[in-house]
Amino acid sequence: MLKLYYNPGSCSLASHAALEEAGLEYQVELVDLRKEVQYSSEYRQKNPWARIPALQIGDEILTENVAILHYIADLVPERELLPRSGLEHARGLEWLALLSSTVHVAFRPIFRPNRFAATDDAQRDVLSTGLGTLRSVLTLLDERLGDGPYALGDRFSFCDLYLFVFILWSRRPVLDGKLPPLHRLAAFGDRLAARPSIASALKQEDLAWPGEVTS
Ligand SMILES: N[C@@H](CCC(=O)N[C@@H](CS)C(=O)NCC(=O)O)C(=O)O
Repeated sequence: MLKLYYNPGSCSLASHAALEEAGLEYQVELVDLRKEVQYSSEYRQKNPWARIPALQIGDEILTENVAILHYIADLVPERELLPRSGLEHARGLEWLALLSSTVHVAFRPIFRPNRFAATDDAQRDVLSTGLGTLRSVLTLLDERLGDGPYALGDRFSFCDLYLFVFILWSRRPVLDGKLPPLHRLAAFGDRLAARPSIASALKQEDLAWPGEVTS
């Protein structure tokens, strides 16, 4: 039995779309971040870090998108949803690590300035400094993606589902008119949004592309 703990439009969307892409049977359970359900003692027993996604696999809980995406890809090895060896494997890991450790965190000062500073003035400062960093990160990401069509070039992989999440985030109203033109990421987002696995996960999460979502 697989059960994904998720919040609509959060980074858990990557794992959700991956379950769809793999064609596996699974259940979902909403952890409503707006209601701070991640801090409930019930959820903390599942994931003491109070974060989503978490994937329940029988009696075990697996956290971190990077690990969950690998686990799902390994359940359907014939689909080769992540490269399995050599430099291609390392390139896949490189993308996933970049998205998790650099791109995801670049959004945090924008979405959650209160986690970085206490006063309104200081939070405004965090926001405007964070915006500068986010602009550079997304500009580099746009260049890194190139003309694709996928993160790994000609080959679709779970890296693309994860990348899609951050393109969706770049469309949030709080960032409206504040980002440089990101033509390659925008075209990639349009392509990926039409992919059945992403379309289905978005629909189940009651989101549309370009979506307005809450963190
Ligand atoms: N590196 C983790 C990040 C998980 C994470 O930060 N999730 C966010 C949603 S995108 C969360 O649960 N936030 C709740 C909070 O910060 O209280 C992963 O990719 O799984």
